[in-house]
Order: sequence, then C-alpha cells, then structure tokens
Amino acid sequence: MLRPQDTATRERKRLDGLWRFALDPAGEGRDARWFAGSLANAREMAVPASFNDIVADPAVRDYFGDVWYQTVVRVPRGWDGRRIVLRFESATHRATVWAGDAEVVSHEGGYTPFEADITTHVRAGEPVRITVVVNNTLSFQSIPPGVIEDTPAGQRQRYWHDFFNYAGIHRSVWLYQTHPVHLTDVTVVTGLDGADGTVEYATEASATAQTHVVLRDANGRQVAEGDGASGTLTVPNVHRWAPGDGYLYDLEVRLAGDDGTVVDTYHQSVGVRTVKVSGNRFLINGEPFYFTGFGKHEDLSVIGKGHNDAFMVHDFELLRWIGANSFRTSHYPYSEDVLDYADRHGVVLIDETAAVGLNMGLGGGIFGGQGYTTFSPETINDSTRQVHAQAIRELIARDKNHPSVVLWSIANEPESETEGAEAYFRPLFELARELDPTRPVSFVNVMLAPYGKCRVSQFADVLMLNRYYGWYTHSGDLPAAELAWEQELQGWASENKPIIITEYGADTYPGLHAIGGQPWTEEYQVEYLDMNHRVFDRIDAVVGEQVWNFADFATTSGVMRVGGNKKGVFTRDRQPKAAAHALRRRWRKDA
Ligand code: GCB
Repeated sequence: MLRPQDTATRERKRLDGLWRFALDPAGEGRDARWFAGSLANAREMAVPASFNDIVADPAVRDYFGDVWYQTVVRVPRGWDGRRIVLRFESATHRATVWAGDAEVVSHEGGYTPFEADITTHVRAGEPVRITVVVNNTLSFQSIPPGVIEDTPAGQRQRYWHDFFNYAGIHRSVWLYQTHPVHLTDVTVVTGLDGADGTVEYATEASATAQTHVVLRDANGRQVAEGDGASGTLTVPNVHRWAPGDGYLYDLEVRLAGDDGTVVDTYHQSVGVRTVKVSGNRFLINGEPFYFTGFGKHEDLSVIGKGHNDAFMVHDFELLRWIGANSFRTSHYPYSEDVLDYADRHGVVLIDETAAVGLNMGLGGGIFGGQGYTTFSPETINDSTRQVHAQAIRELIARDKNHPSVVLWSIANEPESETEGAEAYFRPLFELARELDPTRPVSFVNVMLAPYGKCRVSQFADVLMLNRYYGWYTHSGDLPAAELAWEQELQGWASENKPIIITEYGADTYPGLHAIGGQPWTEEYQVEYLDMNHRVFDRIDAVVGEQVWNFADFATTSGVMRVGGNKKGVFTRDRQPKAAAHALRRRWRKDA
C-alpha cells in the first residue's frame, strides 16, 4: 500500500483538523446507525490526537469502548473520473469507516495504515460525510492484549504493557486521487558491489501497463533508468546511505497505457545500503555498527500519541544533541513521518510491532490483572497469533523500503521461557523471514527469561535484552548489580550473536538529589548508567546500548509509577536530566 503523494498524476487532500466526536458508552451507535446523519450530542475533537487527555474528565481519559468521529469533506472539483481513496495512517486500536451511508472499510490494529476506494460513493465537487467508529478495547485476541474485568465497581480495562492506552485517530487522514490504472506497490532492495550500488525494484499495478523507472541522485541528476515492472539498476560510484548520512536517491516509477500516455507517476526514495549479521557483529555496509540511543514512545502531554511535526523534529534534534545514532520504535510501529525523517537524517531504527505485554507473569500483576496464563486456549491463542502475524505483515509491507530500518522486532518482552512460547513464536519468525529475507529478525527478551532459560532467542538473529540490574533487582546496590549483570551477559555472549541492550534504565524524579546511591535521584540515574556502560564495555558481543527511555511517559496508575514512567533521560516536556549530559559525554566524541 503506497503512501499518498502529490505527483504529476496524483493529488491528495489532508483531512486533519477538528472533527465531531462522541463517546458511545452503551455501544448503541452501530445499530442506531449514527453514521447515517450528523453525529448527535457531539463535541469537537482534534485529529490527529488521542482523545483521552484533551477533555478535562477522568471518565473520558479512562474510557474504553466505541468512540465516533465525523467530518464532512468536499471532494475537489477536478477529481471527476479519477479513482478516489480515503486513507487513515492509523486508528487505535480498530476502526470501521463509512462514506455517507456506505460502510467502506474496517481495520484491526492501532498503528498501521488502511484505506478504502470510495470512488462509487462520492462525486467530484460534492461534499461527503465521513464517519469513523474507533474502538480501543483490548482483549486476548488484540495486539497488544488486554482484558475487561468485572469488578464490584464496574468493568475495568487491564493490560500488561507499561504505557497508557491512548486511543483515537493518531495520524493524518487523507483523501487522494489516482488514475483508475495505477501503481499499487513498489519494493526496493539495495546492494553494494565495490564502489557501485544496485537497486532491485519490483512494482505492482492495478492493470497491465508499461513501466518505466528513472533513478536520480539528491541533485536530481539521472543515474540509471530501466523498463519493465521489475529489474535491477546499477548506480556507478554510489553515495551510500549510512548512519549519520541519510543520502537518498529518488526512484520515479511511471506507468503508461498502450498509447504511451503516462497514467501514474510515483516517487520512492531509496537509500543504498546493506545490513548483515556476521558472527557477533551487526554490519551496515559491511562495517560493524554500534547502536547508541533509546527506546522511545509516541507520547506527549495533551495530545497523547497524536503525531506532531514540531515535537518530532525536536526529538530528532535532541537525539543529535546527545549523540544517539538509533532508536527502537518501542512498542509499536511509529508514524510514517518518523520513518521518513529517520531515512533523511541517517538515524538507524529497530522497527517493532505492537506485540507488547504478551506476558502475564510480568510485574507480579502490577501492570495488569493477576492469575492469567499467557499461552492457553482462553488467553493468548491461535487467533491471537493470526492477529500478530497480520501485524507483522502490515509492518513489513509499510516499512520495507526504509533504509533506516535495519532490524525487525516482532515482540517486546513476551513470555519466552515456556514450551507454549516456543510453539507460538516459531511460525512468526518464519513468516517475518519469508516476508523480508534482507533484514535480521529478532524480539526483545525479558529479565524473567534469563540466559539459559529463554526458548525463543534460538530463532533470533540478534539478541535484544531488556535488563534492570540495579533497578528492579539489586535496587540501590550497584556493585552487586554489576556482578550479576556481567555474569548473565557473559552467558549470552557465548551464543556468538550480536547483543543489543534494548532497555536499561532507572526512574528519576527531576530535581531530586543525593550524594549518591539513592534510587530516583538524578545522581543515581547517572551512576546506574555508568555501571551498565562498564559492563557493556567489557563484553565484545555487545553491539548496542539503548537507554530506557528517551523521555518520561504516561502509564496506567500504580504505586511504581509517579505521574507516569520516569525513566526518561529527558522529562516529558523534553528538558534534560543530569543523565542526558552524561550520555552526551559518552556518545558524542566531538562534543
Ligand atoms: C520494560 C518494558 C517497558 C517498561 C520498562 C519499565 O521492560 O519493556 O515497556 O516501561 O520495562 O520501565 O519498567
């Protein structure tokens, strides 16, 4: 599915702004056909944004169930005879959409795009009512999972992941048009051959057409061209895409009818680079790469998980300031704008599905309800795995052409020490490899499945470990933490795979100080990170360190969370804690 573009043959219109919005606590709107007219009792709501924190009402913040969004858009006059498509970059966690009275699409999964051809439901120059019901309820068959529990005080939504269940329309909504004969997909795979680069391309179209491609460098100079729906282009003396050097070529794909008239033009940016795991090394362009950076979140005050360009640019500026060369899209696929930005700026990404919290043993019930078995016919089961498989398909389909993405993470901290886990994950790894043979595939291992116990890491090309020695264990005792951590890591290192420490961190209340050794102080966060770095620097197989977290973020309430998770190196409003300066000294050799 191609992202909408303005090209010589395509046009798009962004539908962001204020939409009508209504909660549907009784779940009556679908049967009562709320889509069939102007939404009654509606308030105004910003799109894109999470709805939760915008309204000053705890009942809205914690709401789960159906919510309705509606807008009226006028289809541009000039779009007569064109194929007209309505596209959502995301709706969390599922949605059904109507154009006028006609139901046009439903989608499961809160972080990947979906679209509907609405040509037959609209007329150029006329308005059309767009209604969307978004549902944010988590179940054992959703990714991420959750459960509704009946309590004496009423129903409650529980889940096992440590971030707030923000919901709504989080990214842009588009109306766009193409010729009825149009390109439907482009795939590029790049290679290096000495000083030259290769670009294998494969295109798909809605009907048979002639395909012509032109590859241009960043100055617009043509460097290669080809004919046919697929082929391989050679780029003499290629400018490689590399960490810190987001050099992009532009592949223009043109479709023409039998008479040679161009009916569709699409531009695919291409970063020429290779990725490979060799022994315990992670190679980008054949050279060992060491990841520095963070696990992040899409999380802001007021707008929650809504995309915001200003904050996106600011976050990338802070990454550059601190010397981070990478981050993980923990714990879900991020906005496509983030991926494009990372491509252009040479920031390396570990791209993760929303499969987080498939672990009912985690947190001793702190993050969720107690007393559930993770893998069982009643909980995480075959249907969940199908939803998870679809999440992997949609992630790879969306992000396969991004040079910034060097590694797929198919889950974060699932239960992985049991037979059920092994059986659940084996086919998912096979699927990811089949969908993309060009990138390594992994998952993030949890402390409950330490070296020697994990039954899923056998499938992973890279070992990604989240560890909190000195925080959740050996709290406040960094010398003991250092010994235990090094011992476990030595075990993993014997596997001869590259190891990325995808999480290590300590909650820190900004402004809290002590001479030393006191958890929650700014000093302790620095000492804790220093201890970890000593351990990493002694272990050859460690090829990356990503601190948890880039910034403080919202979570469910609990005695372990003070106004959210405070492991940020920056506060939620992006002010540096002492640890930010310490990391900058370690990561930025030039500063
Ligand atoms: C983890 C999770 C992350 C949590 C973090 C923490 O292992 O992957 O989502 O926020 O620990 O701070 O406890």
